[in-house]
Amino acid sequence: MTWSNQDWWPNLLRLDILDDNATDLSPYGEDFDYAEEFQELDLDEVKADIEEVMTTSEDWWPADYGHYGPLFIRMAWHSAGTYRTADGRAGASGGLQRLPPESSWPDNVNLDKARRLLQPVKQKYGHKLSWGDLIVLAGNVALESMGFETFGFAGGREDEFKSNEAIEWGPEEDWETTSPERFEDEEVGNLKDPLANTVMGLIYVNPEGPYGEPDVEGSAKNIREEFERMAMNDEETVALIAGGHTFGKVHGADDPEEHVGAEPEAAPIEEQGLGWAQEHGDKIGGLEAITSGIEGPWTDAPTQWDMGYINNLLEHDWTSVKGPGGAWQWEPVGDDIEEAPGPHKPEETEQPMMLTTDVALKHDDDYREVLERFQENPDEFQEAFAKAWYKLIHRDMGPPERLLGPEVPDETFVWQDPLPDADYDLVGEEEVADLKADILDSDLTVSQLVKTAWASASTYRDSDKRGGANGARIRLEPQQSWEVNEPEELETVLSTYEDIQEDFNSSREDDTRVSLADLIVLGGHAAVEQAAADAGYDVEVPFEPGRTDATQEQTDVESFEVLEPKVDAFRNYLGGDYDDLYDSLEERMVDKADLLNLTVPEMTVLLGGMRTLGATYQDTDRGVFTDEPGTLTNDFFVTLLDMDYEWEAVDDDGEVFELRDRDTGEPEWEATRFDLIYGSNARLRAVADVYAADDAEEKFVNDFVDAWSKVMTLDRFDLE
Ligand code: HEB
Repeated sequence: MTWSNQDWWPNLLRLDILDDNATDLSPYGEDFDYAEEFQELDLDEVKADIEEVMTTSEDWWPADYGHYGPLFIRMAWHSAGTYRTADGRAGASGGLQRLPPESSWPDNVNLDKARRLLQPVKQKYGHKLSWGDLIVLAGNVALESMGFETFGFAGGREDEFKSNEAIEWGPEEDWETTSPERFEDEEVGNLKDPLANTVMGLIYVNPEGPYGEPDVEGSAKNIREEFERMAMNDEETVALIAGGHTFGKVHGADDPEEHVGAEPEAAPIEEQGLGWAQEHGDKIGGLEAITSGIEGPWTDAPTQWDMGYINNLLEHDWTSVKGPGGAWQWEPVGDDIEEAPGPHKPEETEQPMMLTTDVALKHDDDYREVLERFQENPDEFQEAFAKAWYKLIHRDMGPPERLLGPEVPDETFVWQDPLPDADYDLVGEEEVADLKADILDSDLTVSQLVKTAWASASTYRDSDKRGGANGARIRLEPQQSWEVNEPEELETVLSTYEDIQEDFNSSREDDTRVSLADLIVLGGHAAVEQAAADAGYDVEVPFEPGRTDATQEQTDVESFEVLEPKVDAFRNYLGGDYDDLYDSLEERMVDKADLLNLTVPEMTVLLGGMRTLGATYQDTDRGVFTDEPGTLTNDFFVTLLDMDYEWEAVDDDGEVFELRDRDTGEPEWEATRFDLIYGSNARLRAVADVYAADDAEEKFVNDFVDAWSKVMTLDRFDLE
């Protein structure tokens, strides 16, 4: 056993999560273009191959009812269902289910078998079909194979080759318990950001009920809270659960503790990445799997799309019992329910059951209303499930232009944050130069220009490809009212931009127009170029026009609220009260840097540069260690590392510090933890050292410009 630095010093700032942004970990190499490769696939052929696998039972893992469809749906749902809106991380993209921890989660028992069944398909199509796409596609093919009409399928999920260590899964030390620390008020409900599941090792909620008790009210509360965090409303939630549980069965003919082996990551080498060896052979004939430890089908026709689930749930009374696997489940009162054929021996019929989470839907008034409406209108149920499923499996893929293949529907949805097309000619080099001059001639300061461009672009998150400068949503709700954006000042800045846009567009005799989104980015560029010139360096920040302006109707206010920065290290904004899973301001800074896809040096140079540009929240002097704010110098790093000074905390929380002259004791500068961490953390200090050096001025300017233009173009999926 060797220890890592993180083991020695558990409080060490986790900068390693940014290292994935610095290197390409995929064996395909930098030039590999998955989107291009995927589009060469014959999707019909792939689907036919999946269908063949799905209906060919293998002796090493015999299919229930001769059809792996339900198992594949569960696999696809568990891959997509980890997505959470708070940070946009997890979800189906990346094929993360085949890597730990998801590969070994208690909720993913036996999904290793599902993926292994699909291995021949993966092998046949190789680099043209990622695991991420294959897992989701298998879910769709399964639904179609069992009589359901899906809404469509898009490819484009490039595989990860390493677990995403930036995903916070929860505060507990084991996978199967729920600690009160998971919740803001330490009660069921109100999960802390960025969490969306009640148990670390479960996709969403405990099927037996909160804390393993068959409490239907608490369970409904859990379901609502967590499905909301997956961006699903009541109707979508009911459609998904009812639609999903129309198929298949749960597996728990005996106690999993006694009859199931270790999970893949803990299993012996000869199991070759499989886990959960099934050791109950003799007892039930070696055929029936033990998975959740709950036992039974939901309907009498588990491989057919029908109304069986909703009818069973609503038309029978259900009572809680401990099942044969030792878990809480619900059985129908009376014996007038239609039995299902046995999964392996059709003649040994089984009585349908329900999970606590199923019965919870019936006991909650709002969910029940949806269930009843669906029961009366099966077409509405079909459509609602098709759309909710489509959203579930594509929610983390970002804007419509990232969705690939022949089965992408024409319709776009507001949850995709749609953008209008540019129905005008884009500005050329000459117009760009004129517009930059107009912006610099206006009353706007370098700080205002830089802050507005940053506020606009930095909402981007690479996790689910949402946010960013495109759309100019900074002038819409909710972004224009976010405290971090200083709404009043922002309004003035935006109205100046609107005037410049108006003047330009109305003066054109041809079809050239400029969008506000482009103008805001261009303003940032102009300011950076001027600040660099003032420092003695002539640079040009590359600019590509083509951003368009979204309307308020294209912007779902509630869905955008999760993008609000609670703190912003780069603007030195400490924020107010928040109760999330992160322990320190610095952790939140690194988390944001990761969502912006930044490396450690990029994060460092951006923060230092934005300080000397004076681009701080409410123009605070904190961290602006320079006599010439608005000039792009490396003064931030020079001052921070200067041994003539010492630092002292000046507030109770230890977030704000004063720098004093060692000789005179005179306070000279103020700063926050966001600043001091670059002198205190050894890895950050190593980079700060580079930028503080006498020979580093020009490097600093160039690196800043590169990092700045990277952030400004993170959301440009319209460009090659
Ligand atoms: Fe589900 C199955 C839970 C939702 C689909 N699930 C199942 C199970 C459980 C559950 C426990 C069993 C497993 C075994 O095998 O044993 N879910 C659950 C919960 C929830 C859910 C708790 C939330 C509330 N699901 C869901 C959804 C979906 C689904 C949403 C879709 C859409 N699942 C499913 C399926 C199945 C299941 C299909 C079957 C599988 C088989 O058969 O294998």
